[in-house]
Amino acid sequence: AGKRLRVLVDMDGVLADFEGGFLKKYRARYPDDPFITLDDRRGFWVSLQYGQLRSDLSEKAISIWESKGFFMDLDPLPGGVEAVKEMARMDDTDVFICTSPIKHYKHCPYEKYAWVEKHLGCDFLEQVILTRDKTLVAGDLLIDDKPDIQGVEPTPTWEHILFTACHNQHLSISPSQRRLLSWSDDWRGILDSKRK
Ligand code: DGP
Repeated sequence: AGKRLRVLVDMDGVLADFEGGFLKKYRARYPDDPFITLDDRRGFWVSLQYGQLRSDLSEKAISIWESKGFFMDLDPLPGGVEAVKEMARMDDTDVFICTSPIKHYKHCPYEKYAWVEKHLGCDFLEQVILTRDKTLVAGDLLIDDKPDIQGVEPTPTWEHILFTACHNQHLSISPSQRRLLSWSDDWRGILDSKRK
């Protein structure tokens, strides 16, 4: 007893609706260009799939999330904010938001903090970890919608829980990997399974 559980929660695609926010702003800005419905999204990288649709669309996709206000305006995904708040109130539990900012740094890092303040409160700013390499962050669990999370550390301490998103829902994953289908799924059971 006495060991605290440390949970790392990703932001885009887990707490904030990156895919929905992207599609809405892309269609508004480029109404005459083709787009990919959320049902047809495959693969983590949005710009890659848009580039396969038509080569000029890769750059157009990138222009959306590099714009001022994109990250700030993302809607919360259902139940995410409530789940993270509940986790933070649990005994022997530390929650951190672990998110990779895009390299176009003009707006994104600022807006990620502003989003956390708006939706989770200013006390939660203490829990924000911005990193491009999540393998360096020690934790028991990492809840993240990216199927392959790699970095310089070959053996991260966390177990990756794949959070289901439009782009990964059809992926078959190894039998040892666990999924969280949504925030209505049994996230409490997953946390309990890691408590010793
Ligand atoms: P994370 O979810 O923390 O792994 O952060 C990944 C970020 O990258 C997130 O803001 C979504 C964004 N992203 C999605 N698709 C693309 C893409 O095709 N290119 C780039 N540069 N970023 C992308």
